[in-house]
Amino acid sequence: MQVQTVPTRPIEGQLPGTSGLRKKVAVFQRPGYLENFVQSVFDAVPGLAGHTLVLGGDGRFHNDRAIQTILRMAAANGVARVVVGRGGLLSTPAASELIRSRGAHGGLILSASHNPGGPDGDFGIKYNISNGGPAPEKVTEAIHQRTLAIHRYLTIEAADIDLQRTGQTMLGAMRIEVVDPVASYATLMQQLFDFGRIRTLLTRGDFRLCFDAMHAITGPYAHAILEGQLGAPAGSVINGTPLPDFGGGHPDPNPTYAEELIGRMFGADAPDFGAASDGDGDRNMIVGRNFIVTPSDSLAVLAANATSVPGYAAGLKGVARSMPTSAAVDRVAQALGVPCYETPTGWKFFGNLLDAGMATLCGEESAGTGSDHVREKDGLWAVLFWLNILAVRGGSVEQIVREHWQRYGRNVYSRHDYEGVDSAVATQIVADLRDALPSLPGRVVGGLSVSRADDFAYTDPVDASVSRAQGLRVFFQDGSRIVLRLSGTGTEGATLRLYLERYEPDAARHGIDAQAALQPLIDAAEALTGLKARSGRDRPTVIT
Ligand code: VG1
Ligand code: CO
Repeated sequence: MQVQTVPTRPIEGQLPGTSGLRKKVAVFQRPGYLENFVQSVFDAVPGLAGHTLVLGGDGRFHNDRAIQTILRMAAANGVARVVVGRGGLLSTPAASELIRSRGAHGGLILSASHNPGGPDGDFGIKYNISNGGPAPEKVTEAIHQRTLAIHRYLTIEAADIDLQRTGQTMLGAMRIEVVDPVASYATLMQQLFDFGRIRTLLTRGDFRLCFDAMHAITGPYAHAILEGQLGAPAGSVINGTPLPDFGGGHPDPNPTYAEELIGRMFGADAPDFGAASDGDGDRNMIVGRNFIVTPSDSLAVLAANATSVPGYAAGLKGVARSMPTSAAVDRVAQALGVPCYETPTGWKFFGNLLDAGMATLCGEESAGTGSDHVREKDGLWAVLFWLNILAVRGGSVEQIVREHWQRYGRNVYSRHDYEGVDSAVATQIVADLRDALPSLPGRVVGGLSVSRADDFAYTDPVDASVSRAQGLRVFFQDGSRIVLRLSGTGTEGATLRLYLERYEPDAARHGIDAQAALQPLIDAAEALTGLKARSGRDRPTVIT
């Protein structure tokens, strides 16, 4: 094996965002673009040489080419063994599971997650560390610094590896192990959940489920686990074949983009339970018949019912949620007498809490829920959790949520996304509100009186690292709040996210439409930011 040293030059902008480096496919196809980033990982992360690396992606356009490039570079950089999913496929949670169960030093996950794919869509790459979780900021920063100084990358000349069959092959001195992408993950799910009871629920004939894989990575997982192992009738999984362009869709499981599922769940003869997952399989949307569960409520329901699931029967050590996620889970934690941590947006901030045994369940308002079983959010896991609860408790999805509200009160919640806003305008909107923060307390906007306003900063309780500027928060005297932040996952223009939350203790008002209940906050946000006027939008692109 002859290692080739290829000269290269630094490329601007290879800065990982909320979750990895995401760019248009055409950018990743430029000569040296992927190579520079991958070499920077090998250069910045000590110890990959001589160790095991997990490799796989969500099957989007360019996945197949990128995998071959990375395999050659891994061999040239002295990696001892690469564990790769058959066909180059691995969901993000399954990659996390493999890193852990194989004792790998880390993993490279190829995905732009919920962003659209195809030749004109997005591609992405993310490095995960040995705990199976996304690299923390100090690692992504080291990788970024390296991309600014890189002058060569290493590769070898070799033919493409056949990844369609499981088994082992050598590439130079490096062993490549092609594994079934589902098997190890499915074994873990069997250990956590009561497959017997879920199977009974799904096969007794009076409970129907629809899982929309959105032509993304969870198709094979859902086919194998829901239909294969748990006996859901064939056809329960829809859009279950991963396609390089996700069938032209936007693989983001929200009521706007998962329109086929929503149509079924709100149509005549709707199934009892609906769910969808995103491009790389780490998100989940839970839908009952004529009833959408907000991700924040879903996290709270899972926490409140955790002991009815075998894997969590011993109780929760603590819970954690990202800052913009509603405080519904805080109320459950308080009732359980366990701590609740509030972290910045992005799963990488949960890793330390999970490793330290301080939290068992984590979640984000963006449809991400997970636990200490891996170090990523996990879409299918959340679906199995819900099915396990339904199998034990009986009743409908809507009943479970309404009973939850009755006991804990309802955190009425919504997120308004303004996508594709001019970057300069979006940055200025955020900057202006940031400047105004100190003057806000005491002011009355849209009839609401501001009690407190800040730019969220987080001190990690485990390693004391500090992350600043994680979202602007404005709290009002009645306990409600708005949050404004810029997305860190987009590739075109800017996406502004406005998060709205108001607590409603009165059960008589729990049925109210969330947008109506939040209207005073929506008005206050506009008064404070001029967001709609300045971005030239009359409404959000997506409301969740
Ligand atoms: C979004 C979500 C965030 C999530 C991230 C990655 O980030 O808001 O909660 O962790 O996507 O999810 P941002 O910066 O665009 O708000 V995934 O499923 O795209 O890896
Ligand atoms: Co994702």
